[in-house]
Amino acid sequence: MIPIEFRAISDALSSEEGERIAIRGWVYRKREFKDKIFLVIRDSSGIIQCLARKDNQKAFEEARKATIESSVEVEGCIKKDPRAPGGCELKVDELKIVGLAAPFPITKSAVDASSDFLLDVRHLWIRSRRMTAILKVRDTVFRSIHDFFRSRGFYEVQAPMFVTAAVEGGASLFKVDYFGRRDVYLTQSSQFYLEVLIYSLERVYTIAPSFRAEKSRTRRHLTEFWHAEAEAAWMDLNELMRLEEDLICHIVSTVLSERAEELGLLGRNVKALELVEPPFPRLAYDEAIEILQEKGFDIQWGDDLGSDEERALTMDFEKPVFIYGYPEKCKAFYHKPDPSRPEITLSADLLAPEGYGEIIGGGERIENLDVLLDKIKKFGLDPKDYEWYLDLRRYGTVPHSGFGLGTDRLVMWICGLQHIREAVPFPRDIRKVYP
Ligand code: NSS
Repeated sequence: MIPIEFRAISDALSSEEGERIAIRGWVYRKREFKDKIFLVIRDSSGIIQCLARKDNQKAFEEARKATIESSVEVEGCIKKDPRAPGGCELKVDELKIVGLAAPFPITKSAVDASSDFLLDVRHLWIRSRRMTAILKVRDTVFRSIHDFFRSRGFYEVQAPMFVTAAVEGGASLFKVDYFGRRDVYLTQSSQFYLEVLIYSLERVYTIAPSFRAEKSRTRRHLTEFWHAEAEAAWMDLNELMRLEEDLICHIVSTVLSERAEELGLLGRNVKALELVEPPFPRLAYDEAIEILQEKGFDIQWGDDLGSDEERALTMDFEKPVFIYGYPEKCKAFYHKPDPSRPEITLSADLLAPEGYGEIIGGGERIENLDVLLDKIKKFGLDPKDYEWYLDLRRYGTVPHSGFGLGTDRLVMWICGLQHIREAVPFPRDIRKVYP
């Protein structure tokens, strides 16, 4: 229909008074009067109010037919109007319905009624301005992770999703029927493959799904999540924590500068994010236990920290906080014992502030073959399942460290969301695998 080029709505909003433009998108809102119809059209860049008047019979009729979520093409002239969203309005000359929408199931009352309903219609809810804002922040988070690692000399690598042994304990393994062969699982973490790859590339990272058969439904667990993992030869725990700190600061500052509008739309208190600057406080696990006991938690040295404990700890801090030196039994077998205190490990978790809790787990790995073999046995695992992993300690072993960042939890915290499900386009948990 339209001979002139289509513009993004964000671009159309900055046009001159009287300028003739064409846009395309979806009907977001509609208000009908006797002699005029307001259609608010959205595209991926924003929303614009379009006004169809009765004196243009053809356009008016099309506007009348256009239902919420119909896809349309519109041509007209820009008029500045401070009452309209974005400060201008498009006076419709021509309007074409490209795809007429059936009555849209997501109405205002449906949104208020139940979040389960919105999960069932996630394929439609994804169009909401809220989800669109979250997805844009998520895009910036992923992009800035890539930018950060590249700028630090890390190579991007890919690890398999079908694996034959547990990284993070057998309880949360998903077994797969792999041509009837036993003991094939979905990966819980790419870590062991990244450890292989440091022997050629030294510094590697990947962003990939990880799978955990999490049987409980919590606000911060998914069965499939996106894991940004890094591994570096010759790196110790202190360097690792500095790397993590720099990564998080880079991501947060990029989101603050590129996604201010989206954070505003989500109602995020950006002041809290502006405080995220190095250095992050570092708290020994021993001190964390003392603080928790003082706060009245029934917790003993040796217990792992759950979400309630992490929430209580992070409430005292404005920045993300490292908890380091977890006891051996709180951490997976590959964590290196602290030479000066073998009952604890050279590990550190990073907890996001404002009650969000753990977003990163990492530390130094055992590089000595015998120590690793003993640990595997002590944890009740079968060394046969870890033959190739043990080989890395036989052929030119090297001190090394790495970490895994849960990107969905990170997005949840940055956006200030109540539930991790909101941070992911198509969340998977014990109940949800559809749509
Ligand atoms: O289990 S972790 O603490 N550590 C690892 O998997 C290491 N193998 C990573 C590594 O060193 N390469 O998980 C790391 C992070 C954790 O801090 C969370 O942010 C996230 O992965 N994570 C999850 N996010 C969402 N849902 C679930 N179930 C989940 N489990 C871990």
